[in-house]
Amino acid sequence: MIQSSELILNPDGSVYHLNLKPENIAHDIIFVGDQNRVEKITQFFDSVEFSTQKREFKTQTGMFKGKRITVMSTGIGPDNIDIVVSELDALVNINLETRQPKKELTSLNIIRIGTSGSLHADIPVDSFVMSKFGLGLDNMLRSYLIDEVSNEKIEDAFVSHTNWDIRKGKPYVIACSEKLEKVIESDKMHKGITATAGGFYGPQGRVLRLNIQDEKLNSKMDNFTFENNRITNLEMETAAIYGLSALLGHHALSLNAIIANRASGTFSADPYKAVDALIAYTLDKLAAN
Ligand code: R1P
Repeated sequence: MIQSSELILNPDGSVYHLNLKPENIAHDIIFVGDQNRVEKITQFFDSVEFSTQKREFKTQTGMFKGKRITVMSTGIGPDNIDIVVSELDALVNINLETRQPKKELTSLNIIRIGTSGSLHADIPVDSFVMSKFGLGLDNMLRSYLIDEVSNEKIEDAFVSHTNWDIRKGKPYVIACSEKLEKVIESDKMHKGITATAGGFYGPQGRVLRLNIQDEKLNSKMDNFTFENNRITNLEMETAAIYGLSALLGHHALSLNAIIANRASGTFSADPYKAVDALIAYTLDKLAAN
């Protein structure tokens, strides 16, 4: 039995941070970072049956062209992803009354619709990136036993290429769900490795007033390749989503609208439009399957 200090439930039986009960979620789930992006997606739904919000975690479930879909905001960063994916998994794979893991496990389909900065001039602002791999620079996943899901060869090649200071922890690399990749892919999508940082400024090489540990890291990432995969973009959730999903038996795919180009120093003239276009693209692909 999982103790109530370990799996915390609210007085109404919902999971602690997400405020959700098992019946509130669909098996197809869209993650967004920004809570205001949830309704940008559900505005296209035929109906919305459930809404809730606690802190930055806003959830709505409804029907889109005959498919039941849950949309939820994760907030920013891998630490939030630990909460979101763990509690979602508890909703489907732990009996919340007996507090025992279920014998028959359920696999969720999780798609992130995010925003991100590109590292390459040829992946311009307003384009879309699908993450074939997540490269975690953030350490969150290293609290778990990850050897069965991580790609040590890519990790070691990256550590050696960047002369990574191992005092920052060892980067981890996790693949996307091939099943979801087939559902969503098209020639509109750039594909590659998405680097996930544990912060927005120093951890992504931005210098305001503090010196950073490796000021050449972004340019080293820019020219890293492994078996024709290059690092396309940098954001704060993908590798953590891929890692926990792979460990828990869920399918995950991360899509990002590129709103900043770190190579050319440009920012999208209309980032909301870029995100709206990615939302429309993803919903159409999901409904067709
Ligand atoms: C930083 O501004 C946030 O924006 C990006 C980063 O991953 C981070 O969460 O994604 P979202 O727009 O999906 O939140």
